[in-house]
Amino acid sequence: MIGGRGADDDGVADAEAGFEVLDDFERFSQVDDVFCRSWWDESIRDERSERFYATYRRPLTEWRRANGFTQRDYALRNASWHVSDVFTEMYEDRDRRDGFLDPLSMLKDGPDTGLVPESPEESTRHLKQVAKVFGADLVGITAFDERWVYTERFSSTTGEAKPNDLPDGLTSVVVIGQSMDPDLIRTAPSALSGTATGLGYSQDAAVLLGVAQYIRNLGYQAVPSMNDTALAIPLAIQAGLGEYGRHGLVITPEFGARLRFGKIFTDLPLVSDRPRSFGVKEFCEQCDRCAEACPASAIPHGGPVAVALNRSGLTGVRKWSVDGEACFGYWSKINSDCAICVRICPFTRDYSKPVNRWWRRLAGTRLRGVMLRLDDRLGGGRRLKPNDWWAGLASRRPSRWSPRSPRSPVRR
Ligand code: B12
Ligand code: SF4
Ligand code: SF4
Repeated sequence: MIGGRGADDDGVADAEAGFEVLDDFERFSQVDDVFCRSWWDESIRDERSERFYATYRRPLTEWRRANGFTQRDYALRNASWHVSDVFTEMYEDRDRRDGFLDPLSMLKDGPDTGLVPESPEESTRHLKQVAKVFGADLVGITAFDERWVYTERFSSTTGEAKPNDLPDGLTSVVVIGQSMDPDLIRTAPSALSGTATGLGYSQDAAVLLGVAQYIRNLGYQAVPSMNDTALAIPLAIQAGLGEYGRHGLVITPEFGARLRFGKIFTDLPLVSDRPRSFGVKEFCEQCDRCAEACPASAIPHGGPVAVALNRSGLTGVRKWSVDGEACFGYWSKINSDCAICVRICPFTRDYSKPVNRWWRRLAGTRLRGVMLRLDDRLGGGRRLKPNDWWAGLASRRPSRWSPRSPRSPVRR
């Protein structure tokens, strides 16, 4: 259904997910996201953006000698994208860019007759077990919600819109979270840190294809999707994977915002999860560390707003919104993607350590201000020098991962 969801709907009620969807809501066309605009819109596409994309095809050899932007850093970053690129480029001659503009292609059909249906509870338990064994770090399920499905896809062949076709009868979305390497993220901004992104997509492709094929082998439909087809963030929140933060990303209790999402659309009967809240919204209302640290001033300081900042923003949802044009402009300037906002966010920490689990618990209470100051005092989110990463010194350099950090201010 389109429009706001009431408590009686099958899906998650908007209030429970913390969503404020307004009467002027309009579904989004992928043609208008900044990456697609950088193909067709001259106000985004320029020499810098062309060079930015070119570096993913061939490592820059002599752009900058700067720490984290050397040929070695680009060599590693591009290698991390390689598996994902193989899928993306496989059917370019058929006007497809799998995983980014089109769903991942499924090669094998399932059987003609489906598995005698077990209870949705059993199917859900099995599916989550399968996703984990394939390598998913997180998995959540939500009802199919057409509001977050793009109205159109973008064709890189024609430079124009094309239909966002999905099979009829899809009922659920399986949202899969893939954590990104913590030490690489600590080196942001750098070409080296882009390795965490590339690895995330390469791993995501393998996990999504495997889980989707399992569903098809049971005799049901499955459409595996990375960045294509639909907006991941509202689906991940509805599927109970985390809460929305000021930096426009989903913060999970397990990894903070240090993860990527993939999704599988299916008609396998499954039980949906419920949204989880652990105090992120209230914390963000007191903290604006990401907004302070963003070199492009792309992250808002104030409260959530209902207006789209430019044509790359969704209309009719009151939320914190990042200026995608400004963010991408910074990427073009530094010739790599950025993740400073992920690194700097106090929720990005290693929750296998009891001290960090305590921090998270108290950050969800009235002690949130104290927890924020504590993180500041302990130098939370400090950048790891890319050379130190290459020297194998990450584990010896203090961070939120090793709580005995010296006192020092947070630096970009
Ligand atoms: C395009 C895009 C970008 C672009 C441009 C965005 C734009 N406005 O065009 C830019 C360059 C900004 C970008 C940057 C980054 N991105 Co990005 N991006 C996407 C992508 C492919 C499409 C999103 C889109 O269509 N946005 C256009 C409109 C809808 O933007 P918007 O109105 O501002 O809405 C944003 C949020 O408010 C939220 N959102 C959308 N609808 C709704 C509805 C509700 C109710 C709520 C609460 C939120 C919400 O999602 C949108 C994300 O751009 C998604 C994958 C996907 N299919 O969702 C990944 C995605 C959002 N990016 C992701 C990441 C990790 C990043 C970066 C950290 C880069 C990196 N190193 O990986 C930065 C972070 C910047 C930031 N703080 O937001 C992850 C987020 C994971 C997470 N933990 O939440 C995603 C899901 C990709 C993935 N495979 O996991 N990204
Ligand atoms: S990715 Fe970098 S430029 Fe973009 S919003 Fe985050 S900090 Fe700002
Ligand atoms: S840095 Fe602070 S304001 Fe930004 S998302 Fe994280 S907790 Fe929220």
